[in-house]
Amino acid sequence: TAANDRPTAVVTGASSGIGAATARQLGAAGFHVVLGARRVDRCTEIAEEIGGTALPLDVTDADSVRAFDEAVPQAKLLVNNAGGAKGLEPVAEADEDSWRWMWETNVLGTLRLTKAFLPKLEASGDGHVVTVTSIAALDFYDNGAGYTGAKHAQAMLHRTLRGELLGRPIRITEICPGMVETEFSEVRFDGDAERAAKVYEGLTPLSADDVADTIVFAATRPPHVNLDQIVLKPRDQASGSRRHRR
Ligand code: 8X3
Repeated sequence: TAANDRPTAVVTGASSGIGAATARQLGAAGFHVVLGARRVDRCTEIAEEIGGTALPLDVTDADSVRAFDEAVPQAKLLVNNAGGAKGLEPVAEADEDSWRWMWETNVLGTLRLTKAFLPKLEASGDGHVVTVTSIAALDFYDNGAGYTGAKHAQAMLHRTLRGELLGRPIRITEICPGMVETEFSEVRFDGDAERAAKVYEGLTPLSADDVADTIVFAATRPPHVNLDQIVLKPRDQASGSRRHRR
C-alpha cells in the first residue's frame, strides 16, 4: 500500500531496541511508519523492510525536531520512545552531565516531539500519544535518582496531557517496562558490555518485541478505548530493586 493510504505512526529512538521492534510491528499492523533517530542509517534499513520512512532526529536538538516535524505532513500515532539512562550512582556522587543528558532525552525530548505533533494527531480525527516511560517512573531505587527523576518528570508531562486533551480526539497511553534486554544497559554503563550483560544474567528479561507487542495492542483498540497505563515486567522482576536470579 502507498504511504498515504495507511495511517502514519511516528516512532522516536527507532534505530534499535524497543523503537526498532515497535516500528517493525506497526509496519506489519498496517501503519506507514516514520522512523526517527540519530543513527538514521539503521532506520533506513528497517524502513526499507516495512515500506516506511527514515529521517534523522535528535530529540535533544530543537532544530532537528523542527526539520523532522516539517518533513512529516500527517500523523495519527506518536510513539515517544527515545530516552535512556546514564550512570548508576548514589546521589552523593551524582554526575551533573549525566543528569542533564537524561533530562534532555527523556523529558525535553518527549516535550518537543509531543508539542510538535499534537496538531497533526488531532487533525487525524483519532490521534494517539504513546510514551515509553519505565517502572522507574513509578518508584525509586538506590543509585537510580537521575534516571527515576527524569522518568517521573517525563511521566508527569505525559499524564498531564490526559486531562488537558479531554474532549479532543487524542488517546494517551503510558507504557512502563521493567527489564528489557536492549542497548539500554550498554548506554547506561557507557559501552561497558560486560557490566551490561550482568544486568540480565540469571533471569529472563523482556525482549524489545514483548514491549512492541503491547504498544501495538494499545494502538489498535477502537478509538473510544484509552489504555492509560500499562506496566510490564519479566516474571523474575518484582520492582526496580527486587529481582530473582537463578
Ligand atoms: C529500565 C527499568 O528495571 O531495568 O527502564 O531498571 S529497569
